[in-house]
Amino acid sequence: MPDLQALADAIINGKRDDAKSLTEEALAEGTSPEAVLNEGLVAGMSVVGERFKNNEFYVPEVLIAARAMKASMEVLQPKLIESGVEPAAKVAIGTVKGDLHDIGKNLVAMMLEGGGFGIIDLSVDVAPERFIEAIQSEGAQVVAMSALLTTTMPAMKDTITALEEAGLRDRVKVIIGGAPVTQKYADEIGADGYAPDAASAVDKTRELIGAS
Ligand code: B1M
Repeated sequence: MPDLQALADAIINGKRDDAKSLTEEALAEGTSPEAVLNEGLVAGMSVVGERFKNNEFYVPEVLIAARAMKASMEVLQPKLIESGVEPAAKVAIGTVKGDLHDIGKNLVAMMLEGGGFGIIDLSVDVAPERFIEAIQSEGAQVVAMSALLTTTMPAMKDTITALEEAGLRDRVKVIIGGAPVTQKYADEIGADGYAPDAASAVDKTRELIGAS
């Protein structure tokens, strides 16, 4: 039986090469890609998220862990596709129009990926139309918006209005976050959810789509 805890530990400790080779070994020994994903990657990134929430890990540790997760994911992804494992949901994520800050958005994207979500990363300065396109052409079920400037927060509201005007608002869940963003603001603009940090964003997105 391959040691998926060792894989989870390699991710927690940011050991990229170990994460990659342990993933290859587990698959070679016949472990299902789904088990590798859930008991290795998701388990490891959950611990990383908890430690980050509790201030036991800081941004550099999270980024190093996420890099190890990505190395594992590169090996795993083709096998997941072959075995037909569907992502929990597809999330279109971006920093809103006018805003170029992407460190927090990238952390959220990596944690969501580690949490089993499919990620459509629209990068920064994302206009409402690009979120709409991601829903229409790539089947995004969640719109995740980040803003770091008080001056760009209104672009979140503009995106929600654009979703309504395009008749797509009922098809997607909208989650928002970023340093100046609050639950109160999320309520005011009609977002479905708000998360203060990357680990909570995974929990909130799971809650929004009704996954456990
Ligand atoms: Co800028 N910047 N910046 N900046 N910058 C801030 C945000 C600022 C608070 C600094 C300050 O004045 N004290 C200030 C905003 C003031 C305000 O609006 N209230 C500011 C400003 C003014 C500016 C410029 C206008 C400066 C200028 O040019 N005059 C300019 C704007 C450019 C633009 O966007 N159009 C600018 C530029 C830049 C750099 C390019 C130099 C650089 C960005 C580099 C990059 O991102 N690639 C930069 C940086 C680094 C910062 C600070 C120092 C750090 C931001 C950061 O990365 N934090 C920031 C000051 C600060 O916050 N201390 C500042 C770390 C990151 C992990 O945290 O992004 O909050 P954060 O993400 C967290 C949570 O918020 C949450 O999870 C993450 C992980 O826990 N989260 C989500 C984020 N998105 C989420 C989405 C979710 C859920 C949770 O759901 C979808």
